[in-house]
Amino acid sequence: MDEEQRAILLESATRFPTPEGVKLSYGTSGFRADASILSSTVFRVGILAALRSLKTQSVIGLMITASHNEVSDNGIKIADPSGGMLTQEWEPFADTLANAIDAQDLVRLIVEFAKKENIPFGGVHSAQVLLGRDTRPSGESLMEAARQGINSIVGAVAIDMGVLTTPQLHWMVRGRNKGMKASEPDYYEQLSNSFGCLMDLIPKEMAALAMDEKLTVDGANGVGGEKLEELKKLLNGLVIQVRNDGKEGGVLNEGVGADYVQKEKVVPCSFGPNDVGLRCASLDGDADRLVYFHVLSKSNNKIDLVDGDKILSLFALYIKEQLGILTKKEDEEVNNDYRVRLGVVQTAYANGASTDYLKHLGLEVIFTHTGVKYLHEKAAEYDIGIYFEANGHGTILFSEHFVCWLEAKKNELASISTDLEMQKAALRLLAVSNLINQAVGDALSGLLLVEAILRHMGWSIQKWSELYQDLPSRQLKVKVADRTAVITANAETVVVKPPGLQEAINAETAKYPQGRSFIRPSGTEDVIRVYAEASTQESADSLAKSVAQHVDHFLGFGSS
Ligand code: G16
Repeated sequence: MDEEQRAILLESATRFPTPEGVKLSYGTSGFRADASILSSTVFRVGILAALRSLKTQSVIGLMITASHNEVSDNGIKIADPSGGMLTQEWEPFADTLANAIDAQDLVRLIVEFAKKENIPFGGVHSAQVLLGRDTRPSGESLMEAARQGINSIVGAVAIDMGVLTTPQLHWMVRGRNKGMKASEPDYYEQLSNSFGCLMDLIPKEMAALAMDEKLTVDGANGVGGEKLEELKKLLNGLVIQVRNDGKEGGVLNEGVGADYVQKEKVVPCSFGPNDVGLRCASLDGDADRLVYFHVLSKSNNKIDLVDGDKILSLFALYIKEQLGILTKKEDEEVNNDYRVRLGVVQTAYANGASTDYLKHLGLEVIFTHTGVKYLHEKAAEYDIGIYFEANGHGTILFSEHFVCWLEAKKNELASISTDLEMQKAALRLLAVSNLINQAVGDALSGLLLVEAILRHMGWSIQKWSELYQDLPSRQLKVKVADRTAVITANAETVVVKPPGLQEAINAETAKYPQGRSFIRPSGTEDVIRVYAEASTQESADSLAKSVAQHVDHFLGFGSS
């Protein structure tokens, strides 16, 4: 690093001192905390993004968002050249950088790391970082901090993309690096065109059914609502009404949004007795999660939740059906010797009934840690990898090799086969690969795929929900003195530390038929999460409560 670069870094870093006594760590999807203490972290992540761009000679993305967290929080997610999350290899550097004690220390760490990674300084190469933010009030000033971080690396350019959903930014990063058109209008065009294509391919007998075209969407008072308003203008055959779009004074994620609906299993604000039976969906604060629900009764606020596991099951069923048609053996003229590898990825939060259902379909089901970065990585090992967390975060990945095969197959079928069904199956799979976000879980593209598949199957939301019966479950949060004291193993299903806690959980679980429970430290909130499942809702509630009491006893502030 030359003197000029060092001087620029030192000068800019002194403008962003770290707050006293704060230690932040890179969590499930980046840094997240109360917005008031984040400026220096975001500034430093700006530097990291510029270095990552220099190293990879590709566009990198930075998204200012705290997704499902309360409005006073904020955070930063980093999109790697593929559009996926930052490589896990750089996470320790992100941690070290965020916690450097002062400007001198920061520059020393950067020099060391750049040397180890062979990162060229001095404007020899250029770097480009796309910046996006959600609708949080703290977003603008944190965006400025990120911009200053990026600009303190000579040759690096920050491009402000304004207010976006997180998946839009990831999609743009991936698109730019592939040399594709990747503006916001391009995003809407690609989604609406591929949705239109899937709708045109709906079997005639299903298209003739009088299906309910209306979908009511809870926008979590976040960015998703306004973006969906844009997208819906381009859609045919689907009528979307957005509520909780944030324009009517509602608070982001407060009593609204996918996280609230999935955890509490009650109607979000602005939904109520008049909505009984309607097909409804809920997005989270940055629109990377999606769940569906319908209101059960006029007399209470209960819903039937159709969560990420059921979205996964719907997608898996459809993909499997199309693959079955495409690779059927009867057509002698067509070469069907390619065995397509289809894999499904879940986490410990997946409802046991969903895993049984998927295995019953004959699918390969794999488990990873919580966090899309882990699920995404696993899913990418397949020709088609479908991953979803129960909380509604997920997508379907198509390998480049498989998409090429599919294109060739489509052309082959068009020229030699008279089997229209096979041709349509190839076209449907290609349309899905264009519709569903290949970079990261995306509520808007996921929603369009759900709608197209429901129409294809001729299913109402009620029919979809009956695919299998969820085992009753309950999730709780426990505030503890230090959540890093919990160490887990086996895809977060076993507590290794503190000693004795897992035995206590086992003893509680054994009391309930079909009981299952685990705990893990959240990587986005300062809490321990508790999950419990059992044969009745009362049992799941009671199991979760007793496990939470043990957590509090072992790690808490001594209230029990
Ligand atoms: C993020 C991650 C998800 C994860 C969620 C909760 O979602 O992207 O993969 O499930 O956090 O993580 P934790 O339980 O560690 O707090 P989002 O939508 O908040 O960005």
